[in-house]
Amino acid sequence: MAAVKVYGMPLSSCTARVLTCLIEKGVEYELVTLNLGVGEHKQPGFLAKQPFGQIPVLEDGDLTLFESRAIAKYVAYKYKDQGTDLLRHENVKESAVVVVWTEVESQQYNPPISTLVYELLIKGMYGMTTDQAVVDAESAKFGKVLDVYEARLSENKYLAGNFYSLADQNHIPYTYFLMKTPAASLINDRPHVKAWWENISSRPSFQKVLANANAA
Ligand code: GSH
Repeated sequence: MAAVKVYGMPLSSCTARVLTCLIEKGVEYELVTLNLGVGEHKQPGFLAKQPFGQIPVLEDGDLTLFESRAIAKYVAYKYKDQGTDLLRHENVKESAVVVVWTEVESQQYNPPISTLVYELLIKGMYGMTTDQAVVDAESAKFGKVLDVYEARLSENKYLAGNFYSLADQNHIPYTYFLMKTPAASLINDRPHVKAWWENISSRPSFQKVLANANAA
């Protein structure tokens, strides 16, 4: 049995962020799939692990963690000597720039993209109606963020420099879902962002997350 256990759903964006990181680092894990439809994440047993009742959770021995970005950072740090070096831990300047762009993902990129995915994809799955005013406002915000990315990626192959890092990787799950919506044009209309997206999403780690989810 794998030492690391992840509680989540194979294709939920935050679970996929953690699984992509584990695979990229070559860490064996066991995925315990929760059924959110029947509220398994709100049961006392799970709330004892995650007091906000959200997935994912990672257990590693006696350590229990939640918040997908914090989990991914822990995995990248604990296993820094195997797999892809996602933190550039041997270079203080490079690792600082990785932190900057992981923060940019969380503070600038995630708010508009997660709202767009909710409006354009998730609501439809639950029979709710897209609010076009919200889509228009968030598309405008996201477009401005992507203009900064376009400039950055015209000078560097990846966000933190000319190396793949946790900063790039954390973007993958939500962007994957956005690309299934009409808002994909926001990515496709920016050539450097589009090339970056095609590059990072084709990595074997994320492709394996998708294949495992389809097989589940
Ligand atoms: N910031 C958290 C993280 O990155 O782990 C967000 C976790 C989150 O929103 N999880 C969603 C969830 O559990 C699934 S992607 N939703 C059910 C709920 O909030 O009740």
